[in-house]
Amino acid sequence: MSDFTTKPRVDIKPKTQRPRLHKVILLNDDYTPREFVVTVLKGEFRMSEEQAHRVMMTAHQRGVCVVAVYPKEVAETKATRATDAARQKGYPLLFTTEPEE
Ligand code: NFA
Repeated sequence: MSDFTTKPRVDIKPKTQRPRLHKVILLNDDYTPREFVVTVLKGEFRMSEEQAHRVMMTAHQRGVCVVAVYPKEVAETKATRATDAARQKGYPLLFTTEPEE
């Protein structure tokens, strides 16, 4: 006996999920030269001199500054690369990441 009956199916359309973004955060310290921070921001985060200087000064004065937001993997890679660049020069400069609300 052939059976061509088909179960009724409910078409479930999942809401589109955009990947959550993560913030890259620059932390102030007392030892890393300002100009080096600016150089790292320009090199790793493709900022202009003016943007990089503004971000550096915000972290310097307030303790932290959000540098940029990216998908998780990109944020983590950039934070690690920027932190490593400072370690190679013997500076304690630190970039961290955290998920955006
Ligand atoms: N506070 C550092 C200084 O006075 C500069 C700095 C800014 C370091 C932002 C880290 C982050 N040399």
